[in-house]
Amino acid sequence: MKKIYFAGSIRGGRVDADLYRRIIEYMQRSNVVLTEHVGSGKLLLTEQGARRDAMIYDQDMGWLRESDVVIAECSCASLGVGYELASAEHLGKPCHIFYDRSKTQLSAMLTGNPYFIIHPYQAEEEIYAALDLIL
Ligand code: 6K6
Repeated sequence: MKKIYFAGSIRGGRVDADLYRRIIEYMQRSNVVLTEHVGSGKLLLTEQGARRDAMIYDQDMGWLRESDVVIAECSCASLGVGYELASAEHLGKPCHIFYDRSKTQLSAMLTGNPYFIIHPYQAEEEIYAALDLIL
């Protein structure tokens, strides 16, 4: 059983929120997902504030340090996910990046870095097949 840090866009856009929820539920069958809120349908995106954001940052960085592996869905570009991936690299965490290659061109800062294990997919089932091998 692995502790998974799942990263997906929040303020970058919620178009893929349902996909995040399905991926999280799939991984939760036999693992612990530390960041299950990323797949929640009812995030209060309007709620902001420096103190609240500082708490989010501290909590997420703590979970990142605690995690065994990072799984990121990057079809929807997100500054936060990019930051998490760079931080995970510095912490030496294995990082698997998924993106829909029919919809997205991933940043060269990810595809150009051999540290990251990148999984382009066309059909959602390919994600679950890859997760079976990773986890
Ligand atoms: C409250 C309840 C659920 O979510 C909230 C508020 N926001 C966040 N809570 C936790 N983690 C967050 C929140 N906003 C961003 N993140 C982290 O950054 C997540 O781990 C995502 O992977 C990533 C998304 O970054 P943006 O730049 O798209 O927001």
